[in-house]
Amino acid sequence: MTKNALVTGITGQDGAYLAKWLLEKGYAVHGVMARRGSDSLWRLRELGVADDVRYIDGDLLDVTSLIRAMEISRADEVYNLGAMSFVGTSWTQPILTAQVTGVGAVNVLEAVRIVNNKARFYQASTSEMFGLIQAAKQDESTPFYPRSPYGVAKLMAHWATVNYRESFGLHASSGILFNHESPLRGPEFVTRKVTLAVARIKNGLQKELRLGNIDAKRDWGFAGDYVQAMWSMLQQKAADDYVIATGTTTTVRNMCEIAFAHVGLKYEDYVVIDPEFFRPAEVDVLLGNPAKALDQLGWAPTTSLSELIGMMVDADMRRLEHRPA
Ligand code: NAP
Ligand code: F7E
Repeated sequence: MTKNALVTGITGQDGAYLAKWLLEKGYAVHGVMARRGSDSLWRLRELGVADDVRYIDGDLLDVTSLIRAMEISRADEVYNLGAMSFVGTSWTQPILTAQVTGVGAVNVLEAVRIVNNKARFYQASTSEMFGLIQAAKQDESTPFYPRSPYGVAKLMAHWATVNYRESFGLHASSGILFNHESPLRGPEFVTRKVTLAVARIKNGLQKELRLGNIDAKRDWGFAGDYVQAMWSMLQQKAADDYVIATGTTTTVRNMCEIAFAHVGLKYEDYVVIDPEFFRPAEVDVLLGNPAKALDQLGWAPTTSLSELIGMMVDADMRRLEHRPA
């Protein structure tokens, strides 16, 4: 029998990869679409699945739209990927971030509880909840210390997920995912900002790249690998929380070096430090321990940072060939 999946954030990076993964597994994929007028289906189109998803109008701020989406989709599995996900903007839109990223998750949990409390639920939690890290390598037992309004909002959503599991017996799992990137990453995030700039500089369209704190360290993986872990969590007998990471950490500086070197350039010749891109409070270093995911889900990352950045630079070079700007 065909299973139904309902995905919030279907138009985002992870939404696109997850939709493709679920469609390949034979699911009917329903996506909650907060119609914003712009070309929000480009990622799904790039993966060739835009016409295969069934779209339902809805917004994380409107619980009635989520209840309706649960009814229409008859969802067996619900993936809450929708969020205001850019950390930088969360200081300038803290209330919206709290509402969409924090309360929005509770709205989805309520829709699940009310319409079908047997549906399995996935919450897109984040390594940003570790923030000012309390252990050198972060795992499921590491205490949280968020450093941004985004991290604070995600912590609310995370604990709401745990609480609905414990209060109502919902099969609700939280994936604590470390940074994951791809050619479909939004251009405001640092990896894509860099790979896009590298392609533009190589093509003579840009002269410099202005960045903030390039000494920050992140545990970067490939989004295509990470969505498989989301699905896997919902196939387990019992719901639980899992850290998904690569177990290696790299500075933004070294990531730049890899990206520029991919096209034969030196990052030192182009990167300019600009105070505008520093954050009021920084997460200096993140490094995840995905041992539990390996042990219980059989999940392991397959893509190295060099492969990932190479794939992103190549994709941006190709895009410029087709649409120089
Ligand atoms: P993304 O590309 O920024 O996608 C976010 C999605 O949320 C978009 O589809 C966006 O729709 C949707 N959205 C925003 N506000 C909404 C609202 N009010 N109602 C309904 N939908 C709304 O993010 P991503 O990288 O795919 O990440 C997916 C999820 O994982 C997010 O929750 C993110 O916070 C979390 N996460 C990401 C990472 C990472 O490294 N990528 C790591 C850990 C956790 P529009 O297209 O219409 O704006
Ligand atoms: O920043 C530094 C910046 O914006 C990474 C989201 O998906 O992952 C993401 O959050 C680092 C930070 O991602 C620039 O200060 C330097 O230290 O790519 P980012 P993020 O903040 O780690 C987590 C896991 C999520 O959950 C989030 O949703 O890079 N950095 N210079 C810069 N960052 C940006 N964006 N732009 C710069 O110019």
